[in-house]
Amino acid sequence: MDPTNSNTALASAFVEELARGGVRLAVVSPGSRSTPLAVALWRQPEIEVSVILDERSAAFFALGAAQATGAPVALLCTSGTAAANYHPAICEADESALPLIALSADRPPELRGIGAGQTIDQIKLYGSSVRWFCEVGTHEADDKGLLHYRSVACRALAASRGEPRSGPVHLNLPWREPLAPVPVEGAVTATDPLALEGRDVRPLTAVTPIDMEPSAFLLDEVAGHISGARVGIIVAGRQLDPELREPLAELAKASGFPILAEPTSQLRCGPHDRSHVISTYDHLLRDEAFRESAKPDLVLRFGEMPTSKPLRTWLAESGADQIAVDPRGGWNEPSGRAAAILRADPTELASGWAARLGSEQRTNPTRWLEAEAAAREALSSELESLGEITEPGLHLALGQAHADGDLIYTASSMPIRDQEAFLAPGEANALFFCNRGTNGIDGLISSGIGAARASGRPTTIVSGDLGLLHDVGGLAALRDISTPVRIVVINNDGGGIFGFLPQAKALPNDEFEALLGTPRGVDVAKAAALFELPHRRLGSLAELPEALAAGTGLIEVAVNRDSNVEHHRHLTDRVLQAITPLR
Ligand SMILES: Cc1ncc(C[n+]2csc(CCOP(=O)(O)OP(=O)(O)O)c2C)c(N)n1
Ligand SMILES: [Mg+2]
Repeated sequence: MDPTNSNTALASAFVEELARGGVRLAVVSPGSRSTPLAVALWRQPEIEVSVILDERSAAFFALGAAQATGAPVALLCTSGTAAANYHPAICEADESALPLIALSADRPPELRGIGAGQTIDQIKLYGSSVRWFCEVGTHEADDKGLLHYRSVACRALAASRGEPRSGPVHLNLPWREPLAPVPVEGAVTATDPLALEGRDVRPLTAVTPIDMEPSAFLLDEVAGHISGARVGIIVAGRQLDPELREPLAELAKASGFPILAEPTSQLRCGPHDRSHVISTYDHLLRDEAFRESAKPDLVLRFGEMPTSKPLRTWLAESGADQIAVDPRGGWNEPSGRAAAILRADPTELASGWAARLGSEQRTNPTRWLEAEAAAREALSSELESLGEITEPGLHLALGQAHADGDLIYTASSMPIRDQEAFLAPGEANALFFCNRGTNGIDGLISSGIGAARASGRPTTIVSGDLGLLHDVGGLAALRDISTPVRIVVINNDGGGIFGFLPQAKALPNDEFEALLGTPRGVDVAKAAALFELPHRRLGSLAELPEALAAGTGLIEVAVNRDSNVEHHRHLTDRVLQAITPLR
């Protein structure tokens, strides 16, 4: 605790608790009102501080870091619109259940609403997007005040880690002068050692996590359903834990169910047994005969609902019993048809069910596995035969180029969809992240850099050209990062995704381009130059591995937006032709 004055005492006691509670990274934006906390964070040896000017980027950077480590990340800004700039990332953290501790400095109550400047209403600024809001108050550095600050830090960490759902919290902290650490005689009046120093290395109040151990009843009951199912499938959507790979692979073998695995489930790629992994469901489920013949009566869902629309529609219409595993108190149930949502540890459930099913030989999901093989063959031969670089071809090539230890952060819009549709299963022990809580195209560059910073993993950010433009200022954060961050910019000069919508046909071309296509002629080389980053424009996909190996920089991949939609349709047609004999 720093006794220089009451502000330094309260701020340092608070930060001490954050550190003892497990915070290792704080993202701080410059400002005067936040000085007491900024200095306390900076001087706390266990917390590393990244300083990022733009609060919107800063919050996404923290979000990426929280996603990569699972640990709460602190965010600090000054009063006024600075705090409002956190809002998009707070929304994403809410929907994606990521632990952020947003600390907004504020003026004390007597300076609010009287034209004192840089003051907005910061009370409950993020509405219901946060797990907990606290107006921390204006306190003396006496026993009560210091214990209050310590206690608020402990409670904020517990709320962000999950009770039961992890997510963002918002603490509003007003400070009176002096904001600088100038000595004030007699300002610290506390005498209780617990108020002054807390509990040595332990937090003031330790909070135990909610027990997610599944009951024997749950394991027996659902194992019974699995063995009684006529046709079952496992659907694996976004979840962050690579430890789920082995148990889920075991469950697939024991049950004879295929795993329809989105890359962000961490199941599509990795060193685990991928014999039951299906990667082409987005194409296969566009075929009516296949949809009908593959209809399941039991669906086990792990992670979030995948993005693929054909999969979502098929699941909703299948009439199957759907069991969703969601330990984090969410409601990832857009079909409105799940029979049960299980609040238990997914790894324990999968291995517990696999053990109960035993090694009794189940029939393999032959229909799915044969269709997957035929679809993969059709996709790669078709894409290989093309001279030009296409968006689907790029995702296939990226999949082959990812290496063990890599972290891939993929943009909403077409990149995440094309990754799901085209990336082939592979051995790379890589992690796949995205901001699909709210599907924003904002903040991707910052999120990816934050993830690289916190994890130390070589990172590949896969962005669209408008996605880059939206968060181009996020590139500034690269100046302090030694981990390689490769930013692959798929430059189709505009919003390629909109070409797939009915609006593309219903609107005259000039209106469509003005309102949705929005070509902005983003000059990727100039963007790179502004931040003194290397830029390389790929001449062919064969250059991709070398470009990634070169380390931090922007890798521009120029593609044609006009032919993209047709190209996607053609590829799906080829897949469907290839599976015709198998239906
Ligand atoms: C913050 C935010 N604003 C607007 C949108 C709507 N939107 C979805 S995709 C898109 C265009 C993205 O273009 P680009 O990044 O180039 O990717 P592409 O569609 O070409 O793959 C927009 C504006 C959004 N998802 N998030
Ligand atoms: Mg684009």
